[in-house]
Amino acid sequence: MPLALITGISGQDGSYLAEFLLDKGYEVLGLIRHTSHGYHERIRHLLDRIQLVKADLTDFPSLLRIIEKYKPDEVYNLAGQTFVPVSWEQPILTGDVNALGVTRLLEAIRIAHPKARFYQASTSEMFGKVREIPQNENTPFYPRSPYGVSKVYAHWITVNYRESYGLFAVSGILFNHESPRRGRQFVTRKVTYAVARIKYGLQKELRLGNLDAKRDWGYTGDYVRAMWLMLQQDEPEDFVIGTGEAHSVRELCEVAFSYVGLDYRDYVVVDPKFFRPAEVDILLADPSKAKRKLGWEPTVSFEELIHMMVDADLERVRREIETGVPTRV
Ligand code: G4F
Repeated sequence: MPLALITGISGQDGSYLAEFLLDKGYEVLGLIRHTSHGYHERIRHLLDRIQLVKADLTDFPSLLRIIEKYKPDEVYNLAGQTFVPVSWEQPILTGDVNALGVTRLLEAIRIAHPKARFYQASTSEMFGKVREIPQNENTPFYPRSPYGVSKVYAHWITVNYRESYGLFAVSGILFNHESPRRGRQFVTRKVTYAVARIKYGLQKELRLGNLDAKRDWGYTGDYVRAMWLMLQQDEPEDFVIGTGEAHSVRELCEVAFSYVGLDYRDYVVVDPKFFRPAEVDILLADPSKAKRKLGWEPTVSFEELIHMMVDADLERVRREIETGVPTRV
């Protein structure tokens, strides 16, 4: 059985990837932080099939010990501070975890188990103030937040360890990917959860920031398959993963509200509190290399994705009302 180590296993991507790898017959080891809140809602259903180990991307010896002890065949680095607005409030923490954390992990692999294949969760946020539309693997980066800057460092250190030491290290440049397990602070879940609460009469309005921002939104279940495919290639290479379709936050609202028979204009209020110091106006992927070389294509459309998320939130809110217990994810 191949062994995969996933950092950030309790997050959205980690939980989908763990399911995917278990189905493929992998043994899955999940790295969690000692200070973790202890809620593992997204992986609760997997806890008897995976092993959790404690380490921290800011603590090199803990990473080294785990790589030395388990010698995983594949390492997926999905951990990090992933919410863009927080990166202006905590730029140093964001850099320590998202940027230097990757160097610590790569060093642990280089020293203790250089045969491991390494996946780095890179992001379309690196394109920031985009230099061209759509963005592909050769589009120059222009990050617009401390988060984006930290991810550019992480991308290049991954490339550097591949070129300096011959590690099988790849960077997956993933565009926004969503699911019913997406955190509620991200705009898709913020909208779909609010739609469900409004439908049940628990909320009267939804306060949002920039409705004109456009993103290339895909389904996380499709994106974790791309991560795995990248590590199965003969040669380590970087790939852009996205749908090739962009929609605005306004369109997201239209699709989500109209699905339950409501008009978003009656509920959405623009609140400058949610504007960012520097915005990324449009992200749109050109995923043709992934299609050609990995045979990867998305299977869920934008509308299907938003409907899936609204359905899941309607069910969650119904349960919350029935039991009186708020859900955590
Ligand atoms: O959902 P978001 O917070 O995602 P964002 O900033 O694009 O980042 C996500 O995708 C990246 C990949 O491109 C990842 F690297 C990153 O970790 C994360 O997963 O915001 C999307 C857009 C932004 O333009 C934002 O300004 O929605 C706009 N927006 C408008 N009102 C809002 C809101 N975003 C949030 N979170 N909350 C609002 O009220």
